[in-house]
Amino acid sequence: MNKVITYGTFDLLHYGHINLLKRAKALGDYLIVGVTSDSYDLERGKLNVQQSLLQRIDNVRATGFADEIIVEEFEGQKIFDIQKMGINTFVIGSDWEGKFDYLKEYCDVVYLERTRGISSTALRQKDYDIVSIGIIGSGRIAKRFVKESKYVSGVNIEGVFNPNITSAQKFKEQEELQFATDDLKDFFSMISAVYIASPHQTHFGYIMEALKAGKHVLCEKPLTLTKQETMLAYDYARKEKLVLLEAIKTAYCPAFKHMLLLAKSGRIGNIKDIEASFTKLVAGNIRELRVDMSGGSINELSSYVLLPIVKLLGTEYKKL
Ligand code: C2G
Repeated sequence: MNKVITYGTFDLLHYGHINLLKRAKALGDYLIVGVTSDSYDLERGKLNVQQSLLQRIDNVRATGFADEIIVEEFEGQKIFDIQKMGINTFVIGSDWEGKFDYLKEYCDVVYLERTRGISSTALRQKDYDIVSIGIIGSGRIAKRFVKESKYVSGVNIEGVFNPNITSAQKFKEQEELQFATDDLKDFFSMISAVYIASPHQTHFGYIMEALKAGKHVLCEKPLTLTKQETMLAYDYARKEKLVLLEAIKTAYCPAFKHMLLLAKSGRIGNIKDIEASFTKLVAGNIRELRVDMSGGSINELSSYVLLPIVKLLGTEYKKL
């Protein structure tokens, strides 16, 4: 028996999906379809899937092409499935061309021409706007943010603000954005959310300007330099029903969240003591080593090591 496997989210099932499943089935005798779990989609940046896993499985079953449906739950599962189920052919649409060549070690890999003119993304856009994001600051971290955001559906990085227009222009060219500006009012008029990656001492000012312009804010850590400023900013955002989020990426890493759940479940007993460290090889005249630049390594990195302590032991400390 020639066993074929394919994977997908199959959100808002459309004829592009049906076409794919039909041709996949025709490549063998038995078709297995792996439907992505909600948490796996979140992890791989598909943040705006509309239908639940159960609905999406029903969609696939209703096509009549699947002999068996399984759930895809984690990165790396494909190799495991192929070996366990003795798969002969792995099939996927041509939008993934080349991406699954690593599976050739285990079975045949076939990329089928993607059906043009239809996608779940386009169907979703009828009801949900793409969030247009502008970046304040155009340094080292901002660059990484643009790169990473390409994996996230439902958002688009539109442009960049920097009071130094030459730097903004250069960033715009390099990252292929729509616009660069040194005028904050113009900047806010072109976007609906802001990512702030400017020097620490400018965070609070930009946060308040953005909130006052009615924009949601994601700001690099430390959010501000004093507790008072932080409280002011959060109060204002709450009042205006705007999102204000500090960009401590560890807090949103699935592995970190999982570790917290395990620790809180009592699996290793009562937590009495937490040791956390952050190691980094640095050289030169950089922020981490410059106390004169808003606190040096404490403001730059301590949020990472404080995070597990605060999450597990809370903030009611007796002595600091
Ligand atoms: N597809 C297609 N034509 C379209 C849209 C999608 O042929 N117009 C194909 C995709 O190439 C994929 C399948 O339909 O093979 C499912 O697409 P999605 O639901 O978008 O799932 P995807 O994110 O591509 O899942 O492990 C998951 C897989 O790696 C890919």
